[in-house]
Amino acid sequence: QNEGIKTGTGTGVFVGSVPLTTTQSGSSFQLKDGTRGGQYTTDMGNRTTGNGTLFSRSTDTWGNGSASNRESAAVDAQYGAAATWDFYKNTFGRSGIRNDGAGAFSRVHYDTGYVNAFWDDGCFCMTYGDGDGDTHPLTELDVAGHEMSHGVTSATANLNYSGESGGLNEATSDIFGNAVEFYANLPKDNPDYLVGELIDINGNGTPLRYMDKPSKDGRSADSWYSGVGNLDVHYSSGVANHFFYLLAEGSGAKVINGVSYNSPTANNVTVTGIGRDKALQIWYKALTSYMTSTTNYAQARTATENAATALYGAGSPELIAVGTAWAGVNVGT
Ligand code: ASN
Ligand code: ZN
Repeated sequence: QNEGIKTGTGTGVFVGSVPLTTTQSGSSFQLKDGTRGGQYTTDMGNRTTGNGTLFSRSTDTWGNGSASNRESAAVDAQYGAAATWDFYKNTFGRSGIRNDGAGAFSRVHYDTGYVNAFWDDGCFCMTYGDGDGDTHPLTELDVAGHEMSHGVTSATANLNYSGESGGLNEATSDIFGNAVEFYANLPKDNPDYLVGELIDINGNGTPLRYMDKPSKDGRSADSWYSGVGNLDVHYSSGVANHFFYLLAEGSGAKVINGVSYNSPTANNVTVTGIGRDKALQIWYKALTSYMTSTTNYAQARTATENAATALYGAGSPELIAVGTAWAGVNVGT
């Protein structure tokens, strides 16, 4: 009765107040989720080595929303791992990052003033820094989903992290990271096609990336050109992020959950969106059935067309929309 799986409450920096699946062990509660492959969160204590200390406490109420409370970022991380698990399970029937039922653990408070977060296949774990001055943790939900999706890509197409395949790898993480944000639909983290809009990584309130018009960040590509693969993978990703936005939502101006978008196209193409749900199914099937480590943009077009044909049929409106959306980012025209 006293042992085992419990439902606690946490207040994260970004997630607000959320339920958390926890574990009771004797008189202590642990930030460990026995229902999702045993996912847990540790405090790195600002170190960069080891796997930290499992968060535990005497009551099942975690964090207070302030970054200065060490549990608050842990609540975000633990919730982010749970939401990512649920997104993959309920959207694609995927059971964990490797589809083997195993949960990944998360490490927070890594290093001092560390302005990044990363996935590591070696430890099968997520790591989050506390950001500038240790006061801006990198634990927003779309970042959590982005990083853990690197693990999914590793376990499937294994897209090489350079050149055009690297841009496709990064875009896959942005696409699924934002999809986790839509899936969770938290009142304190309005679902959108912006990446990292709450972490204020630029210090001026702007997001890290924009999927409707990637060039709004000043560096990302909106469309394919010969040599786009020479950009850093976080900027060559713009082509596929823009493709995905166009496929899901269509070209032109649109307001979604109160956020205004205006997606331009190459080649004077007009794209009518097929909706987020179908666009996600197409990208996931392309990633898991048709892409390989060396897939480039032209081959990604073929992979998504093959996926749309398999899912919705030859000559389907979904297949036609895939071709139109790629034309809108100057791939394969
Ligand atoms: N946050 C970076 C990313 O996921 C870290 C990395 O692994 N490249 O793109
Ligand atoms: Zn990434």
